[in-house]
Amino acid sequence: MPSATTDGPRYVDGALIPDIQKYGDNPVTIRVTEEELHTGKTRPETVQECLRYFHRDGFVVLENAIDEGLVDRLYNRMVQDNSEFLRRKHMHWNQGASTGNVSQIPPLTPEWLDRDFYANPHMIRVAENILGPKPELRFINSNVACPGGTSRQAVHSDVSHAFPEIPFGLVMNIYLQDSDAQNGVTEVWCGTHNAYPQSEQQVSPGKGWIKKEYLQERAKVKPPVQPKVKKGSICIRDLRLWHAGMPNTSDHHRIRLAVDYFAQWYQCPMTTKLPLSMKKTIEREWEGVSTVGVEWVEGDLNSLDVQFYLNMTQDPSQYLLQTEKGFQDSVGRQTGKYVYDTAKVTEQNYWTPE
Ligand SMILES: O=C(O)CCC(=O)C(=O)O
Ligand SMILES: [Fe+2]
Repeated sequence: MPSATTDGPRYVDGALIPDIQKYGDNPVTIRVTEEELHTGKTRPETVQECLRYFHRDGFVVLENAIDEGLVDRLYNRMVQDNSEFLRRKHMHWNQGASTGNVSQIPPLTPEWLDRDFYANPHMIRVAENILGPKPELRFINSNVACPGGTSRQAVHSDVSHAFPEIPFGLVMNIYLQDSDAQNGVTEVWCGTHNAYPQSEQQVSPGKGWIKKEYLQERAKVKPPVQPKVKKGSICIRDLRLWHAGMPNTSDHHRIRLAVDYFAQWYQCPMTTKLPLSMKKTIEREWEGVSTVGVEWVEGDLNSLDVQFYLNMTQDPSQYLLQTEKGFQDSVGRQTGKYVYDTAKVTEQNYWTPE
């Protein structure tokens, strides 16, 4: 039985009905209030709704979580960085040059390390409720979809090892501009984070691309979407979720930070670099975050010189490293052949309406 009052909380059958702003269903976007944005205090109702949709979909969008001025400042700097980064020998187009998609590390000098991006209080509140106490920061990067990209990525999961059947890691994709299909917002497949066992769904081990028959079947349950995402939104994504980078047909760069957090119990061996000069400040001010996965670097840290390094498995020997010869994975280390991420995307790798 509903018990309603005009201005107090509302309960139905003993449950509190969260009084929050949300819209959409595939995916759900939850809008942080101006008061939450300015105080940095997330209301329990906001957390409850984020958890509800995160567990259902493996994906939820937290809107209005970061001050727009900060977002514009970082966007402009990263666009500037992009032309320099594209000249680096170790840069790599994700899934082929025609995607126009590169992993570009954001500036890591002290004046650019705003808590609002990397340890955003709302984001951490949700993360600690999914992953447990003091989630571990272990990856700071971004995906830049450069203007002029013509092709899409294969639908994939970023993790391709024998991963746990429960949430163990999150990627926080922070959009630095309004995004939609036109500028290549990421295609997402809500609910695929726990729909099928890892050993069945992926084309080959160590790669993460999803089998065509799984794509065709899953689209009947819930089709993939390119949602509209507002500037300053944080998309909280379970690392297991299927998704794909899409071409940016606009005239402006589409930049989306990728900040990864892992559960302590998972013992992820990956580390991410930050300047030693910021250690004290970060440990004091980035509340709720564990920095055991941070490698503190002495002196100047030019993020454009840092090679892409990834290991979301639990095995320290399974890392992936970007080199001038291409991606070196554990197979490359054994054979000397650098074939990781050289396969061509075909119609077999994305959903085609039947
Ligand atoms: O940039 C994007 O929208 C997605 C890129 C991506 O998923 C990847 O490179 O793994
Ligand atoms: Fe990805």
